[in-house]
Amino acid sequence: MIDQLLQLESEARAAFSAASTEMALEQVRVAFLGRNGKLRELQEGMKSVPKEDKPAVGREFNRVKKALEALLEERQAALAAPETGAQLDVTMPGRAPRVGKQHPLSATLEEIVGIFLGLGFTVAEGPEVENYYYGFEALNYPEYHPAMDEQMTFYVTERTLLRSQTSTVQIRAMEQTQPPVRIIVPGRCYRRDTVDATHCHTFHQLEGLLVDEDITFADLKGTLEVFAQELFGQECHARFRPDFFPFTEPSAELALSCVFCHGQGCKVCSGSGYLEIGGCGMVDPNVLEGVGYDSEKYTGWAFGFGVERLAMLRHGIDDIRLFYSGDMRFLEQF
Ligand code: 2U9
Repeated sequence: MIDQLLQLESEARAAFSAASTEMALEQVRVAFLGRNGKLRELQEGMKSVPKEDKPAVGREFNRVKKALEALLEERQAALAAPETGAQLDVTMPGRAPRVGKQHPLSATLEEIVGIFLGLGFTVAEGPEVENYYYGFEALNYPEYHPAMDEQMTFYVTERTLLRSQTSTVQIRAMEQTQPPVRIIVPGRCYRRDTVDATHCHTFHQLEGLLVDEDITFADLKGTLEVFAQELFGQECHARFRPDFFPFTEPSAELALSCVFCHGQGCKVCSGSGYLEIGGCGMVDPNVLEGVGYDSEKYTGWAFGFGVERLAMLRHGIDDIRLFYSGDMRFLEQF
C-alpha cells in the first residue's frame, strides 16, 4: 500500500509540473485529487489494510495528500501570473512614449503674433460667449441690416451668443483705456456655416486695432505690407480694394499676391494672381464715439483675417477639416 502511495505521488508530481495551462492543471487536479480521483481510489483500498499497519499507512496517505495539495496551489499561482519571475524578458525593447508637438494652426498663429509683437502691438483676449451689445450694436451693425446675414452665429439666449468675430474684444479694450491703443486679438470664433473644405463653424481670427492721433490709411497699408512680407517673403505684397463693413469706413478687402505663383495666376488663386485673406478699414467714428473716444481728435484702423486660411496657404493644405480631424497622419507632417 505504501508503495502504491509513493508511486501515485511521483506520477502526480510529474503531471502537475507538466500542466502548462490553467485548464490542463484543472484536469490533472480532477484526475488525482477529485472526488473520483486516484487518491480517493487508494483511500478505498485502505479498508483491506491489516489493522496493525493502518496507522503507518494512514500517516503516509495524509502526507501525500497534503504534498499534492501544496503543489497544486503553487502551480495555480504560477500559471495565473505568467509575467513574473523567469518569464519576464528584460531584453525586450521598451514601448517608446509618443512625443507631442505643436499643432500647425497654433504654430502659424504664434508666428503671426510674433510679427505684430515686433511691430509694437500687444495681445488682448476676451470671452467667446458674448452679449448682443458687444457682438453687434457696439460694432455699428444696424438692426435688420443685410450685413447681419454674415454674422449668423450660435445663440445661447436671445441676447447671448458665441462671438462671430474678435472685434468684441477691441470694444472691451477701448472701454478700459484711453488712446493710444495698439492691440492684436487672436481667438476662436463661431459661425453658422455649413462645413466644407474652406469653412468651419469654429475657426480662428486675428484682428488688429490701432487708435491714436493722426492715424491714416497709409499707416494701415504700410503695416499690412510689412506683415505680408514677414510671413510670406519679400516678394509678397498686399492689395487693397474697396469693400464694406459696418464698423469701418472706408473699408477694404485685403488680398496678398499669390504665394504659389507670385502673381502670375495659377489654380490656387483661380488665375487672378491674388489670394483674399481678410478685411480692414478706418474705424467708423460711430464705433469710436460709442466707447467714449473723441472722434474729432482720434482716428484709427483695424484689420482682420482668418488664421486657418493663412495656415493653409503657409503649408499648402487644401482642406480646413484636416486641422480638426485629429488624424495623426496629417499632424505628424509638421
Ligand atoms: C473694431 C473696429 C473695427 C476689424 C476688421 C475685418 C475688416 C474683416 C474678417 C474677414 C473674414 C476676418 O477672415 S475673416 O473671418 N474680418 O474683414 N475685420 S475690419 O475691424 C474692427 C475691429 C474692431 C472695434
